[in-house]
Amino acid sequence: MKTVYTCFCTDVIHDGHLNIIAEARKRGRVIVGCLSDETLIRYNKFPTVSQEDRIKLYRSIEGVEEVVIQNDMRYDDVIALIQPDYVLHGDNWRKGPEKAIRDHVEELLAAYGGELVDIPYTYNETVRKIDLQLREKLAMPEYRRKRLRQLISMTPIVKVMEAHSGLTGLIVEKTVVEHEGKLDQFDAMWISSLCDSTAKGKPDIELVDMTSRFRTIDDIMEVTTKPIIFDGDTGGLTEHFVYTVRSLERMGVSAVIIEDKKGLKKNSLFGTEVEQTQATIGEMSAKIAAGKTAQLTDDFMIIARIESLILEKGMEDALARARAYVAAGADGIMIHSRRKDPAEIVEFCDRFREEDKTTPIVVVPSSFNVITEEELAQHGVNIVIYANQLTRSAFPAMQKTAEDILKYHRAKEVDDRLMPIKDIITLIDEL
Ligand code: SPV
Ligand code: MG
Repeated sequence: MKTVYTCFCTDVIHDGHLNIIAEARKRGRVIVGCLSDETLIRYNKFPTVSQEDRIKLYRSIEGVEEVVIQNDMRYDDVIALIQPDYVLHGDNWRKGPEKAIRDHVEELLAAYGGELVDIPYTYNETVRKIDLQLREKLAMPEYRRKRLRQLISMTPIVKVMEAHSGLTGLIVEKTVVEHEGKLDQFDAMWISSLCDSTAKGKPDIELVDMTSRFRTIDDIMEVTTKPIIFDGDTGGLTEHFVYTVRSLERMGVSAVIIEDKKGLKKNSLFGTEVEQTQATIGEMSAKIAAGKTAQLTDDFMIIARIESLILEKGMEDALARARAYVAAGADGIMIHSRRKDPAEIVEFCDRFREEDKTTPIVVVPSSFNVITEEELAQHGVNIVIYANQLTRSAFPAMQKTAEDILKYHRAKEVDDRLMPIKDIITLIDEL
């Protein structure tokens, strides 16, 4: 009896999967792989069904003899374990980022005479509807809101990218890259005060009001499913912050980060070049505690951002504040720095982790950008935020295009660096 292996990463079994199982049964004994949660979030999309329930689901399909967990996107381990005569997969992986994984499977099988079979992908109206429904479900506030906490427990480091509009939201939602045979994507979105203000041509001084900031969130939520972390600046007056918490929670935002500053807030990357006042430990703790009292669900997170290193108040002050903010109820700590050298961030994380093993740590490596995600995770960081890179890459590209059109009195010279018209009009999915 021959052995046939196929790996599933779906939450719902539809005609396409049943067709693959039927084709597999013609060839031998069917083993189905269940892609683990940790791998699935990098490869495909966030699961709406737990790993245990997916295993049960796959087991219940008639003709499936065994279900195994596939822990890696690449098939090396699972193929070494099972040595299947055949691997079956929908032929949609012949192109796009998954192609590298497919080609590697082909190589692994060729080494011992196994065979890869690409089954024509089933894409009918029912399959399209199921895809759409899953996406809608992921976007619902009650599912989206809790996903940040789920991600923290699922992955060594949650990767977050800035978004300030529907379009940038789509980039964070949809960008998948293949590198060295593995796929990767962002987990969540950061609604940066800097980029939200910049997109409106305004300074980052809490000038853009909450109604406008909420409008940005709504624009992004309408077209995406990934969880959202909101940059709440100082949180404003405590009496106002409690309303903000309720609104964000109701919208389905996963977390707000508030920084321990008061008065006229300026962007942290100015550091001590401009006048900025740090709130006292007592003031900030009271604001955190009030927010936690106002919160209605267990899902939402209030993360306290410590500005002591930015304002050159020293490591001991930063650590004392971290302790106090956690005691006041903060669900996480963000530590910020504007040094190029990541040493002070690393020192903070190591020392904080010595006394607190669980409270999530968030960092924003805009200045200390040499440190990798893997290194940050080794120092106990749970969330990394790329806070402004989309805005900073788009602005110079747009400015150069404007300059060149002025220079050449026509648009021909810039055309080869523009997105083709056909691509831009088909960029947005129609329902
Ligand atoms: C933002 O993105 O608005 C931030 C991070 O608050 S920083 O600009 O580094 O202060
Ligand atoms: Mg900000």
